[in-house]
Amino acid sequence: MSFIPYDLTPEKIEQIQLKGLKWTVKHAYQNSQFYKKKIDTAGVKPEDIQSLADIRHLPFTDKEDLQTGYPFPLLSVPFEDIIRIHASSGTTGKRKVLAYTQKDVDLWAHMFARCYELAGVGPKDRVQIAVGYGLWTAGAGFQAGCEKLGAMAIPVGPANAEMHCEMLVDMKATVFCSTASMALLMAEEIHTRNLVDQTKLKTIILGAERCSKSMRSRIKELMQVEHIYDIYGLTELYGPGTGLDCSLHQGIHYWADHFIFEIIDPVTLTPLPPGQAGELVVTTLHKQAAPLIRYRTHDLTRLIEKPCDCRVPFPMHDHITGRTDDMFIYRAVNIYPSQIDHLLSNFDQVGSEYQIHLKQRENGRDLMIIQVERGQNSPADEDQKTAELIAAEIRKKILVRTQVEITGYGDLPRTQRKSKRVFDHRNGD
Ligand code: DLL
Repeated sequence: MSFIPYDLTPEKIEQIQLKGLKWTVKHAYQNSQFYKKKIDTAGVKPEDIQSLADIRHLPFTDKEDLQTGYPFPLLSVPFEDIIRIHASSGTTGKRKVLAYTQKDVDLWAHMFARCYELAGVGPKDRVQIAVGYGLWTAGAGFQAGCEKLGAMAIPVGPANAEMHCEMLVDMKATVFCSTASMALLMAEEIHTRNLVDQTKLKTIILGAERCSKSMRSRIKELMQVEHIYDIYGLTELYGPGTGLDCSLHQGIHYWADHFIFEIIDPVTLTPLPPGQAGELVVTTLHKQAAPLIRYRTHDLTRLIEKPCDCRVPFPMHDHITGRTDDMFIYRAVNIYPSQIDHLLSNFDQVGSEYQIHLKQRENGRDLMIIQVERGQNSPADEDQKTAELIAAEIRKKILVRTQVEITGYGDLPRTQRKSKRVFDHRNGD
């Protein structure tokens, strides 16, 4: 049985999208006071949505809207239809709590099974799940998708490295699922313990945070796997599993029969054409408990127009390059951490781990210190030269002066969750 509908055509996807869009707007308008008010204020009526282009008349929703109806924001079904909630910690204020009906949970598992199938995972596989279980959507999502697919789940969660190594070796896991930070931590652990020959891993599925090119190649090399797949998702949009790159790794195929993805300019909020990078805005087509209408993810990516060479009938978006709120201003220049890790990836002398510290000198001028780990096999006596080369490259490409410090391999902290890269000490942080 295949979870990927290979016979879907672009025309059929459009039909499904229009029907789903009309249903979602009507459903939200009729059943949620919040959405009714928002849609009324925008001067739109559900009947006005007659084509996919009409989506532009609908108002945006944003993370602040999740505070309005806390603890059950966007709720569009009777309370007794909710069978579960999940939550993720917002950076400020209250947690984002999202409710699910049985149908929402079933659909999410189905979409997740598609992700596994696309990653070449089948019933004979053994899937070690190394993400958090509980309020966070990650564990529940990876677990439900695995069971739906019929593979064997090894639900270790974010346990210690000892336990993960034991399970990897004894259970002969073939697939490992985690954040990029956790995968790096485990890859180094397996390498240090000399266990790679005793593991049977062939596939790694990473998500929940950006993974630089160098981090990806480091994990691949240390774990000796054939493929690393990028899985995207967010709590508001069920959780992980909204799409995944296929084995050609040309972009992330997303389930356009369940969502409409738009890219907008995050400042002017104008929709951008395919190919242009901007903020991803999502509209759900079949989500019951907490539908999303033009929800601003604040994630930066672009839609890829070129069809993939694989047979998967779903369109693609690019890897997430950052978040609109990741951007920091240093000496009047807007900088995203991804610009820094992209540059660092070009230096073989350094590893994938880095931290950016923003400080203020006594004279009031800002100072950026970039700490980056030496590559595992790079000689320490070249640190000074490497630091100068990196600083010069940043000066040339990003037009700012920085102080680059090379630290020993393994000196920067590893985490099982999402890594924090930027530390802004300018306001006493
Ligand atoms: O991180 C869901 C998830 C869990 C996805 C495990 C994949 C794997 P939240 O905690 O709500 O949900 O965080 C969502 O994480 O808006 C992105 O900024 C970031 N993110 C998620 N997947 C990726 C990815 C989960 N593949 C936020 N690449 C999103 C880059 C990602 N960033």
